[in-house]
Amino acid sequence: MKEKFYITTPIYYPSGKWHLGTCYTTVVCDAIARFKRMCGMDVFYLTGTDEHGQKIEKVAKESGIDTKLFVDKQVDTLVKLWQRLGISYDKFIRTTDKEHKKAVQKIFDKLYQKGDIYKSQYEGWYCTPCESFWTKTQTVDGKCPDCGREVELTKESCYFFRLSKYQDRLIDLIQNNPEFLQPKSRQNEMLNNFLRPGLQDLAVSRTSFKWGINVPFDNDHIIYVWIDALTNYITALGYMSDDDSLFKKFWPADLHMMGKEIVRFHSIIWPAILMALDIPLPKKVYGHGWMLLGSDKISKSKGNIIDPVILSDRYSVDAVRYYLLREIPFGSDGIYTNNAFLSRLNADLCNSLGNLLSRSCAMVNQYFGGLLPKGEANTEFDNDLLEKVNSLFEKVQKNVDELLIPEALQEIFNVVNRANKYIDETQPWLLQKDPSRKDELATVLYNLIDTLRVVGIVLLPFLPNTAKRILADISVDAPKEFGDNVKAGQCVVGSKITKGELLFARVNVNKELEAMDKLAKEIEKEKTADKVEKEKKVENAKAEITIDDFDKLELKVGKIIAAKKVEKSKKLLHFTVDTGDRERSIVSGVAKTYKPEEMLSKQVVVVTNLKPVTLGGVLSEGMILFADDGDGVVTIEPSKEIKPGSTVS
Ligand code: ME8
Repeated sequence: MKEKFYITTPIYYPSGKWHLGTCYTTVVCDAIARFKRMCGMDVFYLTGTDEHGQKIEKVAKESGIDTKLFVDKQVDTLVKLWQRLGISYDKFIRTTDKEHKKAVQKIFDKLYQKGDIYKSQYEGWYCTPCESFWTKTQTVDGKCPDCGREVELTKESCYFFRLSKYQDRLIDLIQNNPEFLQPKSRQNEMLNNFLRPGLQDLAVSRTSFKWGINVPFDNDHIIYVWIDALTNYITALGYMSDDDSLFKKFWPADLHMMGKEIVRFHSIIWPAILMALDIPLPKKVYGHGWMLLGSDKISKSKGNIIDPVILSDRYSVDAVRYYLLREIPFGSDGIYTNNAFLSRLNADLCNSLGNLLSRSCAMVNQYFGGLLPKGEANTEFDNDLLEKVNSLFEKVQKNVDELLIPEALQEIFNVVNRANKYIDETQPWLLQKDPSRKDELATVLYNLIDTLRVVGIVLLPFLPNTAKRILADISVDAPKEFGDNVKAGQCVVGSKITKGELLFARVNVNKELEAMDKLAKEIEKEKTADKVEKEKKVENAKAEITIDDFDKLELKVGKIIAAKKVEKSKKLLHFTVDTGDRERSIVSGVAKTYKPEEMLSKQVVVVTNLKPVTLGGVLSEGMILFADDGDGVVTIEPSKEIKPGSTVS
């Protein structure tokens, strides 16, 4: 039976625009998941969205859209982004999924029945952006210790999770099981900042807003969003559902990957919940560093293009994946700059890898008519290259197992660079001038193409598109799994070698930097224009009214039985409308859009209790409703013929 591997990213807040930093966890996990699949493991890769809570509700409200519609739209954009970046997840969970909601309620109930959740009074400081409660002493200068933003004093009756009960077990877990939380620096952080000073029970319900999952036995309470979110890792596998076969197969998780700011939730609160539920703990929690843009996690772009879609459209998806996987020392923070991005693209992808492929394929075409010649290693250079090719896979595998992702790529590029050096050492262009050295030339080219084959195969999990293009150029099918195919000497003699298109076009860094700067400014300008537009909309919005205010209106369906122009007016039409009770004379300013005959016999919505006025010298006893999108007005009509006088509410 295949060994299983369950890997997760955090579930994403569908609240903002996705920038390069947000793609970091997903791309890294994708490379790991693809690598493990190719190692023959049965992989389950989970990602998704964390859609509940006050923060999302607030952002949705600000954008003036119904919360569910808002998150649907955001999720759609996120899924498209993951597709664009080639993220090979096995499941995308949404916390608004019916099955998830049901399972969360069952989990909450189980913890309550066990006595690990109890009801009491809460008084504390709440940070809405982080969805976190803090005690007065935990706040820093009266602000959230995580993000430095304002906190609000909150007082309410709520449910608590007995986190304190698990303190000793959690200390033991982190101290005595060093594999559980990585990198090591995070262990000290958790022990010194949270566990040793003492854990307090955790408030796990709220009553101040509604956008979330109800406590199943107390409808006024919404389950704390982090309880809802963390449990996704088991509800996605069907825990507490009618079909928990995936849970039985894949739990415990082999790797929970996340950014360092949410390690506390994953290495303290999450294991405590699992302990309370009596289910095994994840094998590893890994808190990677941040991609910094300037000195902030997500600062303004300042000329840096941080939109993954723009970057991948302009420079290819694999250029973006490569940058994310290669540039930041895994576990630490790294600063994004356009310059570093372009330099990586030019130096590694274009010069090293792209050149190796194009030079090697060109020489096979030039010297051997595009058919791979037979070669045998016989020089010092050949043997050194072969040794490096043969040991590549083990080195990469060891690095991936230890989550040293940039190092894994470094190993691959060491071989690429070694092969480029091999060309300089063997000088095939000189060999081809001497007919007696034809076998040597054949060996050199065979070895180069064979190196490209192994590099292409090992590169598949990291840069799938590029790797497939390399393999296609040398007539090798991309394999599903690693095997003998990562050892040298497997290339089939006589294979067709094509000099395909350049893998990556070399960019003129200075020109590109200028272009990127211009683009960033345009994006900034558009954003400002959008903001102004939004603010205008908010300004123009009318004040809220109560249902009693609305109730003062009398709205009825009317049928237009006569229509004509109002003399001496270009704007006004005069209608006779049957509103059930009687025929009314009504004047509307729609003459620029409708001819009188177009309005005849239409059913419309009429405000019938409006005080009569005289318009253009004609009595108007009510108002017909029209919709206006700024480009002209249209009537609002019932979806089927209905009796005049029918009420509208
Ligand atoms: O935290 N650099 O969601 P999220 C590196 N919903 N990683 C970054 C980053 C950056 N600049 N910006 C974001 C949440 N990320 C919760 C998780 S899990 C039960 C609930 C990473 O959308 C971040 O560290 O704020 C995290 O791993 C992921 O993007 C989602 O962040």
